[in-house]
Amino acid sequence: MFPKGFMFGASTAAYQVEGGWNADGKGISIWDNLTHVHPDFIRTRENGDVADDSYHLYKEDVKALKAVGMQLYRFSISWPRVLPNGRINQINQAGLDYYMNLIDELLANDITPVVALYHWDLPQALEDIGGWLNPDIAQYFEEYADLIFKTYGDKVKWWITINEAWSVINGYGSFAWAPAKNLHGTGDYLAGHNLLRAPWESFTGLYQRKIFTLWRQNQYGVLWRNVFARHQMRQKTSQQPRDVINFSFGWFAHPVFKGDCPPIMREMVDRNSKAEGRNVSRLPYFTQEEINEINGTVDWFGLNYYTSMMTKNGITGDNPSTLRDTEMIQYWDPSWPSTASDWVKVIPQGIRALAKKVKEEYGNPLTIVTENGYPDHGDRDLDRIGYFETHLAEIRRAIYEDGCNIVGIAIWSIIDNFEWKDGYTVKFGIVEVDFNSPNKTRTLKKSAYWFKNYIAMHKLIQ
Ligand code: PNW
Repeated sequence: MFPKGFMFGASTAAYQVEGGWNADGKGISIWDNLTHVHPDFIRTRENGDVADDSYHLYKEDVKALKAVGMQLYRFSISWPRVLPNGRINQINQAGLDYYMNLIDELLANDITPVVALYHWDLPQALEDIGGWLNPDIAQYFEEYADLIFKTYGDKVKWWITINEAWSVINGYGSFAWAPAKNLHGTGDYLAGHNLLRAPWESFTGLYQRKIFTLWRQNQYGVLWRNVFARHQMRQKTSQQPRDVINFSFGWFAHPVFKGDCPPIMREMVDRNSKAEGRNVSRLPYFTQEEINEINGTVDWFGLNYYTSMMTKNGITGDNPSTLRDTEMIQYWDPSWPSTASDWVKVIPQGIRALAKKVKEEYGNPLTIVTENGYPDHGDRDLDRIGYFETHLAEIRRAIYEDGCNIVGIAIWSIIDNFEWKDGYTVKFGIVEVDFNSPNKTRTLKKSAYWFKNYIAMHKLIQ
């Protein structure tokens, strides 16, 4: 059994479920822009214009969460829905009302909201002036965060700043996500640099205005960043490989827990930059003041885990690129069970190993597993049950055998939704959505009933 008080919940993200892409004064995001201007970017040429229509049907989502017995709902706010041009001079009241209604509906159903400020849908107006490559983004983020904290701070206790920093910067370093700049080895490092500066701006800005202190003391509000990591398993070779996750997970966790990027990352990118004949490193430096400011701007750890990879020493990837800088080759063992997503292989023990790493490296912070889930084509829901059963078992081992401070999980996802480049063909939901029906009918899958029983069993002791 999980310890008393362990919280079960589920996640979504604004662009993947809301639809209402231009409803009631919403501005355009980089995902609206990309999917409209380059429909071929998505394998199925689909987009999030309507998605699950959660903008109109959010009560159905809350009903589904309630039906399963979920205690947490982790969703994100669409920045351009509340600030159509990204800046504070134009506020869209209808957008603010939407999230207020959703939060009220959750609270009325005893479901705790866990709210992310940024799950990849940057206002296009900000992308037009450089997006995450523009150092001023830190101030824009502060303005936005300030508005959101002021509006919902008395109702929301759990905050996420940025979902999967690593995925955000890959929108600048590859064609994987919007804005698909493919500035590998340069733009991605710059975007990561500005991204790390953004939440501390909001953190200190609010602190100076005493709002943050207020929440901390009176409302137990927390600010955190969600760090994405695929756990890399070390291949046993005579030459010990360096840890690739210093370039993904560590890149974003180190600064907030320890003050700067991992030393090995600094050393390798500086060395490679020099060898390329550059005067300055492709990985920008923080000032000492920034290091001090960023250090400690975290109250809890959001851990997304889906899969693992093997690593071995070797040079691969575009020149230059973050991948090449790692001097490692990443691969999947062919024996690992595959899924509908080429990057997800089923390796439950990875979540325990990663949780242990978080404990050892960052002082055992309060942790919630903020994503974990199984993709199929609507055909392998029983395997999804197996996936959750084995991953939850590993989380229990992490708690009881390794002493990890994990207090909850929000699985991905409560409903089938727009799976980025895979459109609607890859499904992560425990609740099926009929995308062809006018009211996007939601139907509980077997995995939802399995979860319902699982949670009910645990509530017997709570
Ligand atoms: C996460 N990869 O994204 C996101 O937070 C969700 O929005 C998404 O739907 C979910 O995982 C499932 O994909 C990732 O290729 C997408 O390594 C792809 C990768 C990692 C994370």
